[in-house]
Amino acid sequence: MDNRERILVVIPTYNEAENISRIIPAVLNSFDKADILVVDDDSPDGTPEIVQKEFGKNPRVNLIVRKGKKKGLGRAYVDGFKWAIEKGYGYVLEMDADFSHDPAEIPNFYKYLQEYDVVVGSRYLNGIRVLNWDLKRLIISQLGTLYARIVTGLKLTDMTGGFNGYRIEVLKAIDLDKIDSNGYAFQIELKFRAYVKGFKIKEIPIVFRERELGYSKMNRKIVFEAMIECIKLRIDKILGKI
Ligand SMILES: Nc1nc2c(ncn2[C@@H]2O[C@H](COP(=O)(O)OP(=O)(O)OP(=O)(O)O)[C@@H](O)[C@H]2O)c(=O)[nH]1
Ligand SMILES: [Mg+2]
Repeated sequence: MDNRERILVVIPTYNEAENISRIIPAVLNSFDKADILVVDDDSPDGTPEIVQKEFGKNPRVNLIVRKGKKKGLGRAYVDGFKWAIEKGYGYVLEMDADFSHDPAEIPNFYKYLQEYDVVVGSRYLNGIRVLNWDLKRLIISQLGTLYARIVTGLKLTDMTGGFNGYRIEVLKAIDLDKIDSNGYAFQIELKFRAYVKGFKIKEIPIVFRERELGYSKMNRKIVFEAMIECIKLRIDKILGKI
């Protein structure tokens, strides 16, 4: 099958049993050019088994289970991107499993990817569109983006978001094995590497809704990792390593 006109929605999962059986049909129904790849880190709550049982016969739904220890969001995405390249997809979209990102936006990402290499879903473009966060979380997120902008020099309104589309050429041009970060750091690193390579980036407004089911895997370590990573990226760029 020719996948060049199709978009692969890569959904990393760790213990998303409450969300996965609803998010998959929501994505499939949102856009007929979208296929799904779930990249699961061997979730003990049965997430991969649900995908297998409920969608195993659907050719638009694919699953990679990474056995053993939880390896983190960044590595899950890298495995997903390599799979997309191998299968000849023209476009890739990153999306969370927890309904924080609205599948109804997928056609809009696809539309902008006809013109731009990277389409960044921004919660903070021309206003704040975050639902059900307390003020503390919002301030941390805004400070995170501000810090990442200053340190890396890439001026996006949302540096840490995880709802982003990439043309496959971008993912082919980036040395995926060099990416060592996870969590928020990973989202910053990928955007930054695309920017340094000169790809055209477009931000589009998205609404972010706090998850209602399951639990967050965000923690202090992930925030700290992102802060260090920004410095590393800036230095690597100055040294010409990126
Ligand atoms: N494969 C894999 N997926 C992960 C890992 N950590 C998180 N995820 C998935 O990545 C997505 C985002 O993680 P969340 O825990 O929702 O992180 P967040 O959106 O920053 O935090 P909340 O807003 O509190 O939900 C979800 O679909 C998670 O299941 C991991 O180590 N491996
Ligand atoms: Mg989430």
